[in-house]
Amino acid sequence: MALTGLEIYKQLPKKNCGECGVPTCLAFAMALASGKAALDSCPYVTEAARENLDSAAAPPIKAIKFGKDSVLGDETVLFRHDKTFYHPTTLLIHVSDSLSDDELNAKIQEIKGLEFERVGLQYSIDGVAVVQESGDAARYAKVAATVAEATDKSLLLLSNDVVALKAALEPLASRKPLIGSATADNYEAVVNLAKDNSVPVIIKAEGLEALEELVTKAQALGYKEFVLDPGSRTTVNTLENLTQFRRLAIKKKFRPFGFPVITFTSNQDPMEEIMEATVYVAKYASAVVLKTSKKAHLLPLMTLRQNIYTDPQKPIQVEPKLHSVGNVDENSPFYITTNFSLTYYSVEGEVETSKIPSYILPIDTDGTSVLTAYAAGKFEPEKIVEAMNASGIADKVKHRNIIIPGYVAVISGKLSELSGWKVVVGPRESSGIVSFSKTLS
Ligand code: B12
Repeated sequence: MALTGLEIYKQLPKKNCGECGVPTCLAFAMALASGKAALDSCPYVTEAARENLDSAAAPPIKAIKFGKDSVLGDETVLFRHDKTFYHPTTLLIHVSDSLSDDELNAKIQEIKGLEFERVGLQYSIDGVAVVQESGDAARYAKVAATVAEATDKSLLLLSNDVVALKAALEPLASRKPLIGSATADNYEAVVNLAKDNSVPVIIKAEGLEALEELVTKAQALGYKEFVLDPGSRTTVNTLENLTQFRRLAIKKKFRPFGFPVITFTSNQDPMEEIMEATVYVAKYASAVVLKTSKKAHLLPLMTLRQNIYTDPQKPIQVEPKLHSVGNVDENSPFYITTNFSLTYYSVEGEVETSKIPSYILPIDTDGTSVLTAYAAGKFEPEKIVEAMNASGIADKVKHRNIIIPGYVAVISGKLSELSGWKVVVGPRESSGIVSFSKTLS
């Protein structure tokens, strides 16, 4: 439970020295309670108080780093629109050590091919969960080593056998894999293995009460690099657990659940599996382990993830500079639009389909759509002329025609007057561009 300002104040030195940058210890305590100050600013705090207060001032969900740039947790809100979500759900593909060598290589190749480009952004799968299902410790270590060698993706090593886990982990410790799972039966050995190798570890127990108890015991071993697994494997139970974790961690600052949470899909049908995973990505899994590694299944999931983990206050934008589509020349049509990614790529896609090499100039409208920008005074003729001049379009084409979106036909007179160019009003929807382009010549 979070400490109040007064509870924090009781543990401060009460010198009112002001060296922390705040005039009194009470004001400093209030700032600490609301997360606006760091305890390190107080030079006189005792070690005992530091131990208590550090945890009070710690973020509600600890950031756990592993593998290649994977960061789990460190979220501060329940709802994205309250501020933003920071660390996109890490997606890992399940790879069993019971696969044959050929099947393993095929799976690895498929995983390596999971790279997508969409609306100017690069998507890829973050990691591989190497799961021991063979019962053979040597085979497990070999498969883990093969996966590690074939890809630089983040690794999760999962085995119920501590000896197998150790054999697979030790040669790969420099890759900082996440390991698991520590359960009530083996937690001392597994947590100590993680601690000795400085890697994070999954703490798994059936249900929230058992998990709270196990986290507390595991922390008593002097380690805190934990990822939680409440053991649920149905969508509804997992969603319920994920919601409880997030609420307790953020609203109540309940420390035993102040860690990221990992989930595992259980549906066998890949389409059902992706639907299950979308629930976990939406609320509130830090990592999801999936079985399918097919591009067609994963792209919608990654698109959803990308949408959820953008800052709602900052629309995705393209660079407001002159873009060319195809092998442009001095006769190429010249389109203008806005720099909101959704708008720009809707237009760019249709221009590309028209097969007529063209120039497109997205105007800097702070990433807003055509009508939003127009209504906010960000798509004004003066601004468009300024952007045209800065882009050097007049030297690139010999015609003097600007094609504008149909929705802002109203600006054509003034734009024509200010620019000296002929303004051609295009269709309202980008879907009309292909047939419209055939009328240009
Ligand atoms: Co608003 N908003 N909004 N808005 N918003 C709407 C645009 C609308 C129409 C709602 C309404 O009243 N019916 C009005 C505009 C009215 C008008 O002028 N006719 C409106 C208003 C008034 C505002 C505000 C001024 C409200 C206020 O504060 N009083 C503010 C202004 C914000 C600011 O910056 N100060 C406002 C705010 C917002 C938020 C909530 C911030 C979001 C903005 C998100 C964003 O733009 N990044 C917002 C949205 C989402 C919308 C909404 C619902 C959808 C806009 C959208 O994203 N469209 C619309 C309503 C609606 O359209 N359903 C209102 C999708 C994109 C892809 O469409 O840019 O127009 P698009 O592009 C298409 C076409 O224009 C065409 O292709 C695209 C696909 O067809 N196209 C073409 C694009 N470029 C080109 C180029 C050429 C050459 C051609 C041929 C075609």
